Amino acid sequence: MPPKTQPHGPYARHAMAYVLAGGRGSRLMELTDRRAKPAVYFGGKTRIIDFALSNALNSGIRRIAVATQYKAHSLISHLQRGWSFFRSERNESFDILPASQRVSEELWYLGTADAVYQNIDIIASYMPQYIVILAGDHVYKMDYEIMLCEHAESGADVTVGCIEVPRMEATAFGVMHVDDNDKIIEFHEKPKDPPAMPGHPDLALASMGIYVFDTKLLFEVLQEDAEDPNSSRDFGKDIIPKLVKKGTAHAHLFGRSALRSTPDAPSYWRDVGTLDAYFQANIDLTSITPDLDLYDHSWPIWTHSEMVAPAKFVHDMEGRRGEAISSLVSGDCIVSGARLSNSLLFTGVRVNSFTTIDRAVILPRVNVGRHARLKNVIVDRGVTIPEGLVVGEDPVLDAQRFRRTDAGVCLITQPMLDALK
Ligand code: ADQ
Ligand code: ADP
Repeated sequence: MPPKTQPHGPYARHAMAYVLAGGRGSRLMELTDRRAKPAVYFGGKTRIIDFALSNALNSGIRRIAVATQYKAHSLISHLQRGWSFFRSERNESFDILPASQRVSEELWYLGTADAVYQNIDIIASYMPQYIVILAGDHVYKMDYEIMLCEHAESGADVTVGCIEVPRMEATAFGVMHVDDNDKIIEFHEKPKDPPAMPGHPDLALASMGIYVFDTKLLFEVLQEDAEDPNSSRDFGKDIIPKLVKKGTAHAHLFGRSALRSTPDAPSYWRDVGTLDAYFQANIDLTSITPDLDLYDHSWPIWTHSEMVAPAKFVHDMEGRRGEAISSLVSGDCIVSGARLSNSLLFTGVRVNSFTTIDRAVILPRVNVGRHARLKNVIVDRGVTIPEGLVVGEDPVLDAQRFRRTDAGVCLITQPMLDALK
């Protein structure tokens, strides 16, 4: 493909990030009953969408739009509270775009491509040179400037971010083959039997659901797709396969780019789509040197944070220590006469005397009663754990009362506890 005439870098200045944040994330079960997956809490303070948004900001992108759909209230209030510092007078913008029957009276967004198509007029009002389409439901650190640069240099119609994953996990992804120049020559959306990478029978090259387009070309492609009665209006199912067939799709191999300008640019990516993956990615943060460094000042993860008092660890009345080992504890938490290990406490969690907690992800505003023993649990926001509750010791009992995964992680929500009364 011949290189086109493009502006020189930094390309992020000419780009808009368009974040798709409307999906439920049904494999997170009751954790997404009340909120979309991008609004799910992750990492002690942040929500999943903060990672894609912080990446955009850290990459130098100053125009951002977020398309929402499923159970968007929690997500929208988070975005309004935490991400409202963009200023139009500095050529910055932050737009929240709920599915709102903008084009048709009856329809919500169909697929992901429709979630962009329905807002073409808003994008056109800014007319950025490039659009970086992002999924708002992955936890990762990525410098989009590198991908934009590769896109501009290759002259491709679309550049697809991709990553090597174990072949058996690739059934959940778009899977591709590339040639020696990283041109995508085959693309299969969520194949039952994912094709392996040449020479690597256990690996597949998976789409991260991240795409860079020239804006004008994207509009043309979306218009064409909207006129196709057989299209489901989805990037993975329709748009990308069409462009691959045309021979104009390029793969950006995340973390392995020849164009990597900064060799130490961050490269962590997890699809925390299942309870087990979500739990493990959180618990990984409690290790001494986790792959995801939340303390890296060169790549900060921005979020809305409540103004609260510091976390506090106290002896109880009888002198029992309140302590936490290998744990992340957010503000307004009080651990009193209880022992906590390998766990994350989000804002405003109270842990009372005689309680032990190991390997737990405890979302904001949870109260853990006395004498509780919790192991391998995720506790939903606002739950009151009754005195003496024991979870993580009897698999059969756990599965009867809570959402227990095959790997033995229990999700505890208030309706589950109420049903026990
Ligand atoms: P999935 O993740 O299964 O596959 P999808 O469910 O369409 O694709 O979600 C992609 C993103 O769009 C998510 O962030 C979701 O929240 C959001 N979304 C979904 N429907 C939406 C809608 N109607 N409006 C707004 N936002 C919506 C995709 C690709 C695969 C790729 C994986 C990587 O199709 O090829 O491998 O992402 O995870
Ligand atoms: P937040 O608004 O802090 O993100 P959650 O993520 O826990 O809180 O809540 C998700 C959404 O569900 C919120 O928009 C809130 O209005 C709603 N909600 C919270 N608690 C309840 C409840 N007990 N029953 C029904 N809806 C609730």
